[in-house]
Amino acid sequence: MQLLSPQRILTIFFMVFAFICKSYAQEAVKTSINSSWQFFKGNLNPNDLALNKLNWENVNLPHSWNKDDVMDDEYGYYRGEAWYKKTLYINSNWKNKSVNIYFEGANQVCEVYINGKYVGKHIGGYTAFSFSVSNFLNFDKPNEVLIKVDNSHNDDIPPLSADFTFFGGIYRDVYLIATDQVHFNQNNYASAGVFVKPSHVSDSSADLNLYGKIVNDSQLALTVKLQTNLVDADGNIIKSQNIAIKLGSNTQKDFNQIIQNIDKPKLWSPDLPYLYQVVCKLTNQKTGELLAVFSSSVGFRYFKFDPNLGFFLNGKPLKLIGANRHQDYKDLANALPDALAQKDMELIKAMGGNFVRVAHYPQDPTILETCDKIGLLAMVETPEVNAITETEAFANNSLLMQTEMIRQNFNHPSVIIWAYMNEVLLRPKFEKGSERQEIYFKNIAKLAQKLEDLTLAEDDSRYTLIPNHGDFELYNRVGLTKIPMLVGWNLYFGWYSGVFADLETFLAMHHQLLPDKPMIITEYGADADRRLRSNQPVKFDKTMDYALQYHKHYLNAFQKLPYVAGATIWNLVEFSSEHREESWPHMNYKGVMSWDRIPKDAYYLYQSKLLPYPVLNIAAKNYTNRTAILKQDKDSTYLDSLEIFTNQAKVRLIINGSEMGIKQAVNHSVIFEAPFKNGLNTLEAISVENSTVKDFLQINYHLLSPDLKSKKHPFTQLKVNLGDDRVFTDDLLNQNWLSEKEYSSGGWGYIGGKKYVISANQLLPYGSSRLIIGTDNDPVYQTQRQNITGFNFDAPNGKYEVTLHFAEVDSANIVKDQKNNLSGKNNYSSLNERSFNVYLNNNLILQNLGTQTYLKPETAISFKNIVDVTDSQGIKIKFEAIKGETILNAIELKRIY
Ligand code: GCB
Ligand code: CA
Repeated sequence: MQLLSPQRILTIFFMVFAFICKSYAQEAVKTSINSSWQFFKGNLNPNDLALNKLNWENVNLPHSWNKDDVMDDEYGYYRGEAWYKKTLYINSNWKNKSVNIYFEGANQVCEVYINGKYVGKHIGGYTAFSFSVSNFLNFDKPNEVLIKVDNSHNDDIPPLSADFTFFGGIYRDVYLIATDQVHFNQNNYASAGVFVKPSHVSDSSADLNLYGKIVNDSQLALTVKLQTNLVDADGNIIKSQNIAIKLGSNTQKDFNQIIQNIDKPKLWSPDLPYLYQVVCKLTNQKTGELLAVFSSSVGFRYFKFDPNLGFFLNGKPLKLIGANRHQDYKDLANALPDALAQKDMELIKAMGGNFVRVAHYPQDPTILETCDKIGLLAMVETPEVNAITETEAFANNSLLMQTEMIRQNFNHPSVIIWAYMNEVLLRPKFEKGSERQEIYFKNIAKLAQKLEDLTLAEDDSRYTLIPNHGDFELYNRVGLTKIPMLVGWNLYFGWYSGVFADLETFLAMHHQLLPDKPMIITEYGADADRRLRSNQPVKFDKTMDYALQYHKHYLNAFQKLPYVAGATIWNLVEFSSEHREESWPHMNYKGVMSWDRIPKDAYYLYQSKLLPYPVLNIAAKNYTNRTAILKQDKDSTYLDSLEIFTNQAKVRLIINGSEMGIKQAVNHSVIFEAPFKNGLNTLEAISVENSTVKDFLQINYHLLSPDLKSKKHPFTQLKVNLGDDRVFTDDLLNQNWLSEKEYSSGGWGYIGGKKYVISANQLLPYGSSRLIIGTDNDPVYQTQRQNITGFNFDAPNGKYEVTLHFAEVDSANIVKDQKNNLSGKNNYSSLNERSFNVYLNNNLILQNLGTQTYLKPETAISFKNIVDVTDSQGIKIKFEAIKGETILNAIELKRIY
């Protein structure tokens, strides 16, 4: 064996070292810069030397400055400018690289400064953007990055108004990307720079087109080799192809590769989301040096929409069912870690869904990555919600967002529809029927046509859609049902208007009047406050029970209609909508999951109807603390109906160890009348055909005797919500407020008066929906009994706490600055006067209670009274009007001993 000389060893060492360095040096680097930012809310001048003296707060990205102020008792949230700064240390070997700063999203206008110099500005809160920063960076000393983000209302930027909160901040990831000077285009609307487009896909064959631009930022001309491999899921190279491209110094060149005749491609579908990978390597033809790598997953699938038969994927009919997804989360505003975005898609899949409407705006890249991987079809849209501004700037910003959305998300096999606008005729700006109004409508149609043309020019491989609200005639007249390839309808029959059955009438009308136009129900849903329950749910009562009936009807209806291509629930999740006044203020809680992603009853309903594998769930799972009134004092148990959702044929129920028998499922639901005892009840529901499919639940029942002096069921405490037929659960105390009832001897109840129903709002069956200051239990104070003369508890002798709750909801009228949503004090217009006395067992406890004393508009106020009952007379409260009507919002009684 020949020994190597030390010199030769050294040479080899340097060759290897150089090779390593070189190959390291060639890799593109994409590294996040999310950590250790400083944040300042307010206005400042980026050139101000005193900048460092400000009180900067330490934050990490993703970040939003509105996480708290959207939930407080003041209307509005901060919409204005704020600043982020950070020191960047740049690798010295990036000197000869092309460096970009890349933002996945910041709401809604973002300006970047590096080392005191202005780098660039991006408009729009929901799409990614990037700036080339090579010329701004120091490589031998620290770099100061200063970023201004502004979420003020801007007439030229969609969305102008919408039913969601416009959280400000850099709320998605930020990266630095360093590439070789020869690279795939980094500056094409923050897209990957290479577009992957399957075509001519069938069961037997497919082609794959790849196109983009190669950029040479260097002073040297060269020839590059572009090597493209198509790799299957097992890592086998299926097809390989290469082309040589000549590049002059400082030039860019388009390329276009077509991989043809991919034999019997394994097709992508929700059931089997088979992904190939395409890898493009760019090398220096002469030296073999690797310059850039692009890779993407690829899914081959073909699909069509038919106006009579709905959607077809890979030749087979597939009803699209799923949910819309808003991007915020409890306590995080819109600044979520990627894992939570991913989880939302998994939750749609686990519900049995195959489709997601990414609404009303493009979302985190994780969303569509996950859809590709787990098999969810998707539609994505730009946020021209409710209205437009008839300016060139507004049109340009809309078109910009549409281009960004399409280019940034082009390569995802999950995407089948590009949409734009949403209910854009909802808030017309001019007088109904006026000439000006018609001009406005024409301008909307004009913008829609522009967005449509742009979309088709960008991508002829997907469908287009506009989601409309249920005013068929109007959208049709304005032309918005004609412009896109598909029509989306947001339908709330049985909620905001009409009755459930109007749904089928509407759908049939579309099918008849627009026989060539396939349709999707892009939204349907009903408020479901997890704290509100009712045995007799009524429209718009916001109970879980009404929402469940709503979903049952809608799901049954569209599953039966072949011409309805699909439907997406509004919404997968509860989401922030700051201006909303509700039983839960600032929120839209139509979600089939809570704000922190706990399933509600409807979610289990969908599972039982849609999942291909066995599933069984006891309904009202989150309602584990319940209060009920026994029929008679001698009863030991309370009969309550218990629903079970399942795709199993028969279910067996065991309650507290006793067999309740077997029941056949009807329409995926089984209902047992089950006897509940006072205290903890243990339920077990088991599939008869497969005993491993079962559910288990413990429910704590607080059973009240109708006789307060009962020996069998000694009285402890009772909460009654006046003016309300629902049961409300205080989720902090986990205690129930019962609905009101009239006094009957031996028990408790009101005397006289009537339920307060707000006259201006025909929808609300109970109370007001205004925010109540000073409580989280808004429904307790939103409802009241007016003109009440008394309230009795026929309680046994003992010591008690009697608490009376009031809020002025009728005569109050808050004046809000709705347009600007600026944070500020609530203003009230003048009040109607009211004044009354309250007696407790003949003692005057509240004199002249009213608008001149304690009753402030929409503010909760409570009085806790300690009282001894010694003469078997129980507790009698009397209300005596002085001016206006007496009121009582709620009352509770607790026995001390
Ligand atoms: C709609 C809107 C959506 C709202 C929803 C609702 O039609 O498109 O943004 O949140 O209704 O809940 O009212
Ligand atoms: Ca009440």
